[in-house]
Amino acid sequence: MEAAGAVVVVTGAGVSAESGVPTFRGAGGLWRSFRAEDLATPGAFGRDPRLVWEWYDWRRQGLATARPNAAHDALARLERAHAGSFLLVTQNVDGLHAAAGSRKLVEVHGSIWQVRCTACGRERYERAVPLATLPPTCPACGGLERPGVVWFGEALPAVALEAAFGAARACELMLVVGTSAVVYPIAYLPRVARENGARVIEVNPEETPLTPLADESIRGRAAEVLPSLLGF
Ligand code: BV8
Ligand code: ZN
Repeated sequence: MEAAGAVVVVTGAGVSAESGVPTFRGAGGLWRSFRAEDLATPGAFGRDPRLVWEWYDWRRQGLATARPNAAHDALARLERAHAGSFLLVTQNVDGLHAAAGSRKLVEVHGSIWQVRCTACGRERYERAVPLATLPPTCPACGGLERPGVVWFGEALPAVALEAAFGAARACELMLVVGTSAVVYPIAYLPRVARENGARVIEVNPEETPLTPLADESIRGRAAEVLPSLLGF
C-alpha cells in the first residue's frame, strides 16, 4: 500500500480482538452481557458509581495482561515508515496502540487507565488492578473519581476531535480497521475523507455500514491483513 500523501488510520475494538480484548458489539462482545445504556453513561454513573466502576475495574483487570498484537505493531511501523503526514485515530480506550509504539495518536474516547476527579477535575494515570477502593477517590481532594473515558451523550475531547476531523479532511488515504462504524461522531470520519477526495480502505471480517462507501473493503482479521497490506 503506497501513499505519498497524508494517511489517517481509524481503529476500533476489532484491532484489539487478537490481543484477547472483547469487542463491544460482536459475538461474545461486552455489550452482549452488559447494556451500554446501563453502564457507559453519566446517568448510570450518577445513579450507581460503584456498579459502573465494578464494570470498568473488571475490564481493566482483563486488559492488564493484554499485549499489542501484529496489527498494533504494523500500524506503529507504518507511522515511522510513512514520509507524509500520519495520524492514528483510535476509539479504543485500552492503551495498546501506545504500548506498540504509536505516537501520532489521538484516543478520541479517552483512556480506561485515566481516572478524573468529578470534584476538582484532577486527572491521574492509574494502572493498579484491581483498584484499591471502588469507587476511587481523589488523592488531592477526596472527591469521587470517574473513568477517563467518553460516555454516551458526552462530548469528545475537543482537541482530539479537531485533530481527527482536520486530518480526515486533508488526507489522501484513510484506513478504517476493526470498527462497526456505528458510533458517532467518529463514524463520520470516512465520509469526510471521501468527500475530500481520499481513498478509503476498510479492514473487517464482517460488513459494516461503511462497507458500501469504501473504495475497498478487505474481509479479514486485522492482525492477519495489516502486516501484509502494509508490507511489514
Ligand atoms: C456524542 C465508552 C454529543 C468508553 C463508548 C442518543 C442519545 C445520546 C447520544 C446519541 C444518541 N443517538 C446517537 C447518539 C450519538 C452517540 C452514538 O453514536 N450512539 C450510537 C450507538 C448510535 N454518540 C455519543 O453519544 C458520543 N457523544 O455524540 O456527544 C454531544 C456533543 C456536544 C456536547 C454534548 C454531547 C460519544 C460516543 C462514545 C461513547 N463511548 N464507550 C468505554 O466504555 O469504552 S462507545 C464504544 O463503542 C467504545 O468506546 C468503542 O470505541 C465504540 C465503537 O465501537 P467499536 O470500536 O466499533 O467496537 P465494536 O465492538 O462495535 O465493533 C468491533 C468491530 O471489529 C466489528 O465490526 C467486528 O466485525 C470487528 N472485528 C472483530 N474482530 C476483528 C475485527 N476487525 C478486525 N480484526 C479482527 N480480528
Ligand atoms: Zn479532586
